[in-house]
Amino acid sequence: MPHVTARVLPPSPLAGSPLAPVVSDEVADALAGGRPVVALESTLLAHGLPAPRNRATAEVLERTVRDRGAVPATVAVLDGRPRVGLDAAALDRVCGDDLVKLSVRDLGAAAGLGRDGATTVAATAWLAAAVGIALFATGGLGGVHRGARDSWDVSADLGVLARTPVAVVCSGVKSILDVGATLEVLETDSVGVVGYCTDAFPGFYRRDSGHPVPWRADTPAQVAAVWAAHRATGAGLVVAQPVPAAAELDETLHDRLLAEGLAMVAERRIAGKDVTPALLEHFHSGSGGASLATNVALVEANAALAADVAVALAGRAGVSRR
Ligand code: PSU
Ligand code: MN
Repeated sequence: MPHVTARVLPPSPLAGSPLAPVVSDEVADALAGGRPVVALESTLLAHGLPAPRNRATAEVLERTVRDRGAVPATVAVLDGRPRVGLDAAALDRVCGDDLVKLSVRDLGAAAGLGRDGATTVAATAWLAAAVGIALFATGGLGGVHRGARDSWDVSADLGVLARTPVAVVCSGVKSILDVGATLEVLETDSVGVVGYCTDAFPGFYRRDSGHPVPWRADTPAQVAAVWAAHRATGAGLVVAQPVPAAAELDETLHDRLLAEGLAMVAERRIAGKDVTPALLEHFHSGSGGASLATNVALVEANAALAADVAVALAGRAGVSRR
């Protein structure tokens, strides 16, 4: 792995820990110079998108961030070591091998046992924050599952954002979840929620989940200003951007796939961390690729917005330093 060295940035609270990420030179230099960096998640590559589309998407996401003037930092665990900033060979491994899905609670086991794994929103946000990255782009956030009153299945994404100062640009949460309950938990946890150019919390494949957002921002500079202020609370921020209108999934198709997918998961007694990947796979196979196009379009748009906000944020920091 040519440009990846075991550099741990000075203020890292993880220095000396087996979980201290290996930061690529490019990302470490950008952070040291106060230049904009955007973290990207690997579970959406390893479990959210089928091969070979995942590898092509990884490439597009990194290029999108670069084209906007920021440095991409894809996060994963390889050989037990968390990595922030992946080279081409590392991205091949993330998109090719059947990597396990790692949330924060799995990082210690993966490190101790020397395993590879793809990081969820929770694990990516946690590792990004540990090296000083404040912005992160993904597709959809995990949340409160339907039936959570009985199953207790609430994504660790929510609890981690409650105590991790990272802004996550996403397209809301999928309607496979209980969207209303997810928004309630975000409120309880003091995680900020801002709609980007929308008054409606997005439902991933659909632009409107049927729930309102508490706040709205209409420019990257406004999002940067909100985040620059909110981060002092120590909690994260959800920046919710709807999928571009042209790529939105047809409503009838969406509702049918949702009903079928939920029935399939119940019938096969799929539970825990396997629920989200199983439902995503059902959407992809059942829509003849339409949901895949939607998924790729929204992550790309989120990477672009996160980069624009990172650039605006770096500009603000420059102003306040002067
Ligand atoms: N939602 C999506 N696509 C995804 C995920 C969520 O629309 O790929 C992934 C993210 O990595 C998220 C994780 O952090 O699933 C949440 O999983 P769980 O519900 O098991 O916490
Ligand atoms: Mn879960």
